[in-house]
Amino acid sequence: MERLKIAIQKSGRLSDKSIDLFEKAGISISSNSSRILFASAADFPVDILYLRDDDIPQCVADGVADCGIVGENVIWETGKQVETIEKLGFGKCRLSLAIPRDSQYTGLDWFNGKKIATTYPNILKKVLSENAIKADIHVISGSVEICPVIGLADAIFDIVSTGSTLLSNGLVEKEQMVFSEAVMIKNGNLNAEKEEIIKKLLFRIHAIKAAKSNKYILLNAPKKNLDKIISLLPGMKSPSVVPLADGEWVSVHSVVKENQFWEIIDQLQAEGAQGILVVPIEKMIL
Ligand code: PRT
Ligand code: ZN
Repeated sequence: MERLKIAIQKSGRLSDKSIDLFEKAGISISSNSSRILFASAADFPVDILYLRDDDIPQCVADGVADCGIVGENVIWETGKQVETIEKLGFGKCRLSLAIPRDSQYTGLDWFNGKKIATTYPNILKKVLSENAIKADIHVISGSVEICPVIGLADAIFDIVSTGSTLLSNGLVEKEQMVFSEAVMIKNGNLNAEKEEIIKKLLFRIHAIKAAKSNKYILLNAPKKNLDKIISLLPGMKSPSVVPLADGEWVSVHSVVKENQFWEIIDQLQAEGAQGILVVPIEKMIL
């Protein structure tokens, strides 16, 4: 029986979330203590390889691992031939151009003739050429954000998520150029048995993703306003309506998108809905 080898980040921003995703999918793997490089799941035909994120695209492209979880930024920078099969919705960030706070910014062409420090020279090269900007790329392996202050560069191109690193280094994010998140990748030449394991894994991941963005809602509704209340609740098919001991009232159960819920709560109350409960869904099979 084949097993699927999946490379995930050994320790870093994507590690816990990757392991958590497998847990939720019913695949238990040991957490990555610093000595472990390899782990086998007992309850699903998957083995985990713990690697530095920079090595994951190469390992998947070479077939050392069959699949991997890695930031899109790393795939783009390394330029390795791998197939992206699923966006995972975590590790979201952007690659932005930032300049010192006191610079007079005139728009993208400000960067013409400037020196830009980055750990992502390949992505930057592409971004600059797409925008017809000619700048000097200064490759550095870490702490890009201190380059302008020590006179190593005029600007930086780096990953931003909250923006607080830029702020505390006197920099201002001027252009958000590329958006990235963690994705599942695979090697392009897997056998049918491994493809079948991926299919099962993706089925579980889709159920987890759908559950995350939806909530189960229960409420008590006066029978006379039931039609109006039902029309406010989109649901998967149509809501369940359960009779209550008090014949004037019913209990209504449905599934709503988390963001939709906040939009309809006032209208539900205006129609007399009471005892509204909104509860998380663990898995949702569509
Ligand atoms: O050791 P290894 O090589 O495996 O890890 P690493 O240090 O290269 O990567 P790691 O763990 O820092 O990040 C892994 C992945 O997480 C990245 O490749 C991105 O896809 C994603 N990600 C999401 C981020 C961030 N958010 C992020 N904020 N990666 C890095 N940062 C850094 C950024 O470089 C900057 O220094 O955090 C700082 C900015 O954060 P804010 O919140 O202050 O804007
Ligand atoms: Zn790395």
